[in-house]
Amino acid sequence: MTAPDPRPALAAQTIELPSWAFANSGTRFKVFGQPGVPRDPYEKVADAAQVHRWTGVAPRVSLHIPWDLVDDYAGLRRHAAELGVSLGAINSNVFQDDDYMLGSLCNPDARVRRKAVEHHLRCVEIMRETGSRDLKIWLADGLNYPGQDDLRARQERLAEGLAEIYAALGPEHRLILEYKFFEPAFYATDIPDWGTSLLHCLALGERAMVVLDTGHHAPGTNIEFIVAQLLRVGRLGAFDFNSRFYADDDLMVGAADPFQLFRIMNEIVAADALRPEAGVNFMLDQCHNIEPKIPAQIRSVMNVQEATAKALLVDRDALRSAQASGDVLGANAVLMDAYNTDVRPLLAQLRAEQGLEADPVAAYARSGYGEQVVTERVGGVQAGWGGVTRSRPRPLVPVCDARYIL
Ligand code: RM4
Ligand code: MN
Repeated sequence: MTAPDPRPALAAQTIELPSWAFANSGTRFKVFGQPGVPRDPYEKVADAAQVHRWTGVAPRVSLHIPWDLVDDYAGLRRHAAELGVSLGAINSNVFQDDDYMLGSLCNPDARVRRKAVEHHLRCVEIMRETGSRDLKIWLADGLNYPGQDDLRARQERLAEGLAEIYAALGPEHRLILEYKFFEPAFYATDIPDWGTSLLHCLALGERAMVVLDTGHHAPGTNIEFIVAQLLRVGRLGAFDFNSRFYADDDLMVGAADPFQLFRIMNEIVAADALRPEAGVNFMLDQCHNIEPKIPAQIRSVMNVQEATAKALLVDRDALRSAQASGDVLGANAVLMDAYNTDVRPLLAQLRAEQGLEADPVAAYARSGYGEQVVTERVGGVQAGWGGVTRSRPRPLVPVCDARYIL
């Protein structure tokens, strides 16, 4: 008994890239700018297209609003199509405006809640122009001190705001709701865990799904259990993949704990949720503060592919019979055999079959794109956490250069 050829499933898998991964970012101590960094969403999309060009499996770019505000989304969509990619999830951003100091959808002030809902309604309009399926919501809402606000009332406000946003979606859209157990609020977060996110999604309707950001859990959390549980009830909408050592580090997926990534992908494969029709959007949510950004995204995509290939190599029949017969060591050995397989030759072969070079990182380096953008992207203001618009370039003061704490 062996696993079937993983290549068709690998060829069908797609990974979505975050536009912000190509912009400058850093910690709250320092943002190290890099030469050639995009100055607007058009250039971010161009860089993302490079990742797809060399890996063949990253055909979509998520946008973050307002970081990726442009005057003409149809134009940005055409630009993406010309480069062989499309626009993916629209991420709302209600955490960088003074009004949101005490929260957005959960804010005690009805005026601020209205403003946050309106922002999301604008995001839905943008989705119609970009052809996006997913509205991704992550809220920084929470409390720093006991008694600061009413925990239950905040949940009611949240439910109300989400319902209005959900009602604005078309049948082709989904609302995907992210959770994070701490930060920037430290006493209580309004959507701290998958259970809270799921409860809101269940109340909203079938097209509301949970987003699992791998960096948003306490150390030691069994993330693959959450994956299995959400898949059981058909509510795993997407991943935000990244690696963490301590907090929400947003480092390259698979860098800190490739075994965890394998275990996650193993649950995906076991539930037959790798198929695009299963509706799990495999997205990256990363920032590259000290390493070059395009190759770091290429490496991240390759890490996801490697974990997926290993998960596909698990001998499911052998695993089932070992589990059924109570063969503890045997069952564990089946998983470890797959995990310990070197899948790089298999992936190189797959790429060759697709007309791609075996080593995407080396191929990108040889292409000269990195040097070319350094020469071309002279003047203007590099994009960062504040974003810049193409038509109205303005000086960029990093609104918050604290990727580590955001
Ligand atoms: C949050 C969360 C969101 C991302 C922002 C930038 O911690 O992970 O997905 O959009 O950071
Ligand atoms: Mn995230």
